[in-house]
Amino acid sequence: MIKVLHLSDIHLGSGFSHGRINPETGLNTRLEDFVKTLSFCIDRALKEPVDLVLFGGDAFPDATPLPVVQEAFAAQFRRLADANIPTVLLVGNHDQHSQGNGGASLCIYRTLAVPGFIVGDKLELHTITTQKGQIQVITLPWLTRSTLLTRPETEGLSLEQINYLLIEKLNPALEGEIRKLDPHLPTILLGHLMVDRATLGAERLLAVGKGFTVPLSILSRPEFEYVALGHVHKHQNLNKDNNPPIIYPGSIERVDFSEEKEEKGFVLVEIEKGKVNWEFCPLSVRPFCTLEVNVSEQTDPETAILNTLAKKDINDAVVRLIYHIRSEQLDLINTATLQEALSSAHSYTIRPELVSQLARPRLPELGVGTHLDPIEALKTYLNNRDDLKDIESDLLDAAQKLLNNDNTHEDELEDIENHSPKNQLTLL
Ligand SMILES: [Mn+2]
Repeated sequence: MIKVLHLSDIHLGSGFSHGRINPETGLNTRLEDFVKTLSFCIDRALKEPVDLVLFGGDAFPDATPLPVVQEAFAAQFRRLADANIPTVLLVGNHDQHSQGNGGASLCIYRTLAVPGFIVGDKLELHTITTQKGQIQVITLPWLTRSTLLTRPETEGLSLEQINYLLIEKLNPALEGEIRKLDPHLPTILLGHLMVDRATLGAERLLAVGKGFTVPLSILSRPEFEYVALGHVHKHQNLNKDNNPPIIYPGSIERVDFSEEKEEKGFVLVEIEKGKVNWEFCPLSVRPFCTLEVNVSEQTDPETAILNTLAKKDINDAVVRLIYHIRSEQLDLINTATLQEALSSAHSYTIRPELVSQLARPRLPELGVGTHLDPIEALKTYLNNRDDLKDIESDLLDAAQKLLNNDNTHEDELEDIENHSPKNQLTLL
């Protein structure tokens, strides 16, 4: 069987705000973290050794990475070229220039003709010769309107209509590549895209407001042994039936706090015509830790925060401490004491959030635990507002009318909810 390592969403050079400058190297520690994790992936590819490496896109935060970042990426992938392991670098949305075609940051590998390296910046079939035989890879980079549509075709159309048109164009374009396939060779689709679980036909509705998404049914084809994806940072298999597995390996490092609870890793695949095994391989990456505590009712808020801190293992973690506090308590907190308590963290931020004074009821009758119907509540309020005495009866009339109409409004709301598409994935 042919062994493949599938990794994605490296985002090398992002998240610098969560690191600090390493005085020995002059580099941001988060760059060093990302490079270390990437080198683990490459180590594994060499140690197996695998016959092919597939990168699912988003190498850097944008198409013009700093030279030091670009070089760190190249130094890792060069190890694959040195070991004669064929590698496909797919172009993700972060690798594309906002103007023009292609992924400038990755196309340099094609320009330099790095042996065994393929840059996937078009929908295209590649037949790759590996140590264990041939394999077919169809590359499907991040699609934009300029990839499949011409300017006159999109003139005057809404974003929603353009997305619909893109799907209509993608289907036959992909079909064209599928017809070129040699039926005797194993095949992988490598795509950087957002998948919709919806079945074909509902795209028009589902495309609203969330950019271009590809229906799962377009990817779930019997011609593919494996569908290797990139773009979504949380690892998942979108096809529980596993025929074919449709896999996001996820990002290799935590890019921000939204990934705090996600396991990070890559995927090892063994493949031959009609057969595939895959396994998620976790990476040991730097922990992120959010500590959120409400001390607004505490007499000693500082001790309360320190107690919360003591319960968590924050060693070498990227920590954010958020505490909710009343403004008159602020003097009870010594920031230096908190900084001392956080000093074993890799990096930290401290964010006090003021509990809104407006939220505290000024009328005891309207406090928590008291139940009044809306009209009684309004009357209580108006009793305390002498300035509104003149229009008191008008206000009460208007309120009564609103309350009587309540049912109609609820129906309308329900109607809107029923028609709003539910998105199961986060766009990245
Ligand atoms: Mn992406």
